[in-house]
Amino acid sequence: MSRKPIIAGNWKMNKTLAEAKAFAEAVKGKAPSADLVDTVIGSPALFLAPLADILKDDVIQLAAQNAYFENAGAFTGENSPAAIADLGIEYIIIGHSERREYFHETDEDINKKAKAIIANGVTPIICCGETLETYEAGKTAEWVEGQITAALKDLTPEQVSNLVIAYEPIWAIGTGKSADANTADETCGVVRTTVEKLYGKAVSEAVRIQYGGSVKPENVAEYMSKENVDGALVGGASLEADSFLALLDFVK
Ligand code: G2H
Repeated sequence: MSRKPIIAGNWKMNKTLAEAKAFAEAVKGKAPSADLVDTVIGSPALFLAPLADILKDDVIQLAAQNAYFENAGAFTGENSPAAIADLGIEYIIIGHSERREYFHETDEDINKKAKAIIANGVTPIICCGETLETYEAGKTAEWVEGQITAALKDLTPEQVSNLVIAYEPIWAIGTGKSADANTADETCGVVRTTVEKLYGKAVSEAVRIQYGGSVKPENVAEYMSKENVDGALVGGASLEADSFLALLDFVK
């Protein structure tokens, strides 16, 4: 089965409104056709509405970097998945290792968020990945399998077919120390096998799996050449318009 590649920038907590708008104006009209690749900008929630306005007729789609698992209520400081959906945002990143580490998000929270996001018609990008300690202990597969099993709990096969999973080894995030393409392929393969065990072959062949961790224009094509890598979630190299667009050159 051929899966459409998906390249998603993750700006993390960077940029001012003026910078975000200038970026959107700079990339508008320059990404390849949506028939070839899904191109996504993961922006701070503050900028999603103005970015959606600038990119409304463009192939470039948007992602929030988080959402709460309730649609409304007394949850000061949180962002509603229903409100994000109402802006026309296509994706919400959940379970990024920075959210797990600094904001104490659990596998159970991530599962609740996945369900709430899907219920609002938005696609979750569910992140998983191991620490250096787990990697060095040779326990990556076991760890990632556990995270994915917990994140997908009680989702239907159809829901899982349509979501995106990002494998991001924590030791490769923002460190410049990317996992080599074979290692990325191997662990993305573990994610796929886990989905197969839970939901069967057809679902595992449909779900899209990204690699993330120090991806840049110089190495993206090599990751994308691997069987189990369907895309990339890119932090640092997605912050400048030229670099972001260069991440898409592999489709040419
Ligand atoms: C991993 C990645 C984006 P970077 O967090 O999600 O960031 O490409 O800077 O390693």
